[in-house]
Amino acid sequence: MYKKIITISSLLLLILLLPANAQVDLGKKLSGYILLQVENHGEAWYLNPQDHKRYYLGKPLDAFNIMRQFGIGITNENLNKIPIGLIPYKCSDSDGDGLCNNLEAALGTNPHKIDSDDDGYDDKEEIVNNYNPLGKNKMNIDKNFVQNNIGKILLQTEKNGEAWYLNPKDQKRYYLGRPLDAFMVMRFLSLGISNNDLDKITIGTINNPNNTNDSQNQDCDCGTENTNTYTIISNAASAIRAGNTQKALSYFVSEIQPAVKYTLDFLDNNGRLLLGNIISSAKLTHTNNEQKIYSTEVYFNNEKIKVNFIVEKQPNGKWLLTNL
Ligand SMILES: [Ca+2]
Ligand SMILES: [Ca+2]
Ligand SMILES: [Ca+2]
Repeated sequence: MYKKIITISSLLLLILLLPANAQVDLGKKLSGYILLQVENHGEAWYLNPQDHKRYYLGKPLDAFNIMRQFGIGITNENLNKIPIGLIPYKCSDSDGDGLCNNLEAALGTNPHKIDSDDDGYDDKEEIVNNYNPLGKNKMNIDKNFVQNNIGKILLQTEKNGEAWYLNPKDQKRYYLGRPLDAFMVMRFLSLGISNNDLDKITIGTINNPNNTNDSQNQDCDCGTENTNTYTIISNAASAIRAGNTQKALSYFVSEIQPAVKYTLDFLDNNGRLLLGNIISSAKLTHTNNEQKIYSTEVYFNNEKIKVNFIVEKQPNGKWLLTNL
């Protein structure tokens, strides 16, 4: 009987101790994963494999900044050692082969031809089966190389800096595309995590480029505190859709203007149209004397993602957008 009690106590001790030890390594164990706070509102975090800290993926721009900050250059030869993953994302697909035009541009396949190399196998079929869509052979998949780069964001230095994310879950690389695509892809590939576990992982912060330039605010018709702040939202959206970057920037606080400019320069016409439409569809959900929050929902693969745009009163009485 005594022996049995000891056994039970030891077991209890083991159960109590085991999770504690395991949690110390949680940051390392989940290294490279995108974590989704399922007990909250689905906030997403990127667990950077380089420092084992988590970085908040709140907005499309955050995902994009993370991509730029943590992206590591990779040669095409090395990139081809990693299998390609595909997600069901709505996009332009001119030849209807199931590969988005911008993905085909990154891959070098023909966006107007289902079978780029005329070998009788569709581009998508070749990719799914790890064959080279531009030649006869199989891709040169290297499992060790894949293991060493799990969870990293890889930038194609021999092309135009196209970004890929090596998903730890299935060890395939996913094309991150434009900022909005990156945001969607990163959320789609995320892993649910409890708040309790997430709390064990240190939060990291990104250094945003900060070329403050207050003069850009002068021509803004951002109005006074009496103005309906939705005009800031709708005017910013119109300027983005119209491709008028300077005007669009005038609706944002100077601290984030360089990052907003970077994103707008990166987006093509379709991307700006989409971003403008998302912004202008936002409705007022929170208001006080200093801050108004406009929210909208973006659908991705039948999942609803909430996006907030925050307009804040500045010391000079103007209202400006503080995030994207
Ligand atoms: Ca295609
Ligand atoms: Ca094609
Ligand atoms: Ca082919």
